[in-house]
Amino acid sequence: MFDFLSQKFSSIFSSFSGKKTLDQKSVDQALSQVKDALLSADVPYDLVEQFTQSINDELVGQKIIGSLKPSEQLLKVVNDKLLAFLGGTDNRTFSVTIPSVLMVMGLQGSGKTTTIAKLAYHLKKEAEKRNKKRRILVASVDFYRPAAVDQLEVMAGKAGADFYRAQAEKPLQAALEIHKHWQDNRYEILLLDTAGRLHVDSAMLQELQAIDRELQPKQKILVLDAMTGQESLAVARAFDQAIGFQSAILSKTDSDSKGGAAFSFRYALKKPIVFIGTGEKVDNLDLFHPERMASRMLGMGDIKSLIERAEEKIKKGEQEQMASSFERGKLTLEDFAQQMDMVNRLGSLSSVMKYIPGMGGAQIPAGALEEGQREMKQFRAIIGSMTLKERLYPRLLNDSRKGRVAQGAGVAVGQIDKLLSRFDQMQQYAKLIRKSGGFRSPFK
Ligand SMILES: Nc1nc2c(ncn2[C@@H]2O[C@H](COP(=O)(O)OP(=O)(O)OP(=O)(O)O)[C@@H](O)[C@H]2O)c(=O)[nH]1
Ligand SMILES: [Mg+2]
Repeated sequence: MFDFLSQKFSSIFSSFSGKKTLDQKSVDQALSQVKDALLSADVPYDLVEQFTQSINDELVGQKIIGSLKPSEQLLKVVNDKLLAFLGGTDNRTFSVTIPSVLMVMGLQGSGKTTTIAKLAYHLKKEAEKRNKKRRILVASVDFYRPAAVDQLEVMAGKAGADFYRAQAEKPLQAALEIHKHWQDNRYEILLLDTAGRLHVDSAMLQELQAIDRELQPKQKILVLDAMTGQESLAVARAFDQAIGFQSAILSKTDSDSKGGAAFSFRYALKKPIVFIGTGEKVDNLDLFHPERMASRMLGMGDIKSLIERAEEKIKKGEQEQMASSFERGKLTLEDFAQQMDMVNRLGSLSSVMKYIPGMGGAQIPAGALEEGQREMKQFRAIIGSMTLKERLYPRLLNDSRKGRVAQGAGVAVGQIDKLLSRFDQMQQYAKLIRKSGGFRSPFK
């Protein structure tokens, strides 16, 4: 989702980078490019106007601040305004009081059922972090699509949440039956999946109104498909007028949508986006942080999310051990292998790349990333075929040893030489770091 805008913004900023002064003409030029980018991302015209006007006012009213270059100043103002647009530094975490009924709504195919499973999984994991166990029930009143209820059952299983199938076949009766089951069995949270239609229609809204009246959910959440553009705002308004909701979840942000809905929603609806869906699996749900979204839209990467991901998947001890072998300026192939394993656990190289500053919008040929990934796998296999002694003292690797290792790893001997030369570079890097005063682990 971020590629389109981040590529556009990166090119606007870089075309500005040679400028010595910030004059009205170059501001106008840059802003007209910003306008074009947002309009082609399907942001409504009036929102685009308001956004660029606010940047213009800020830039023109301002003297060049201290040491900021015009390009840096443009970046700073665009970033500030974008952040304000997306909800400022509003970093409320999503919280649910106990007991709570949560009703999830949205158009057909927007991602309601998947999102319910993700929410259940998220709430469960959050509770586990505090050594608590949440009693979560998920259920559906979607009787329009034959497989809808089965789909929720399967997804609930993946999320480790309990599922209940209502006997009643009318949505309102089913909702009441589900609610009773939820109360009788002393569940803490009920996540209620509702039916979607292709378009907002009055029968659908009336049905939701009736369920809302009877169950009085503490939270109503709208799922919005990031792939839809301006019409998603109309959908959101229709749901808001008819039923009302507190927050939205933006699904499918991993798609190649241009990000128009993400850009517009908060400003147009004055409600927070609480989560973004980043894939089809139950753990593909990230908290929404306006400043991270802004920085990714501007092609500035999202180091914070990357570090959080690293923290979850890589144990503290391992991170520290890695940092300390760097500090000693001594690395072994053991360390090298461990480092590759860490990167592997973070996901594919391409999924990690987008978090890195300046790389978000970068056009890296897909082939190059795959090549890197394949090479890393081979290197890992090569190290795996060495004896411990060889890993600690790679100098021992003479031709006959290399032949044995190559065979074990199923690679050509040339790959071993490649690995050793990479390893050599890394050792030199470690030495350099030691000389320049030590390695600062990004994880600390
Ligand atoms: N890539 C990606 N796919 C998603 C995401 N969320 C949902 N999907 C997919 O989108 C499709 C529709 O998702 P559902 O959860 O069935 O949507 P729904 O709103 O319940 O659909 P209906 O019940 O038919 O109204 C499924 O194939 C999901 O796997 C996401 O964040 N990323
Ligand atoms: Mg569904």
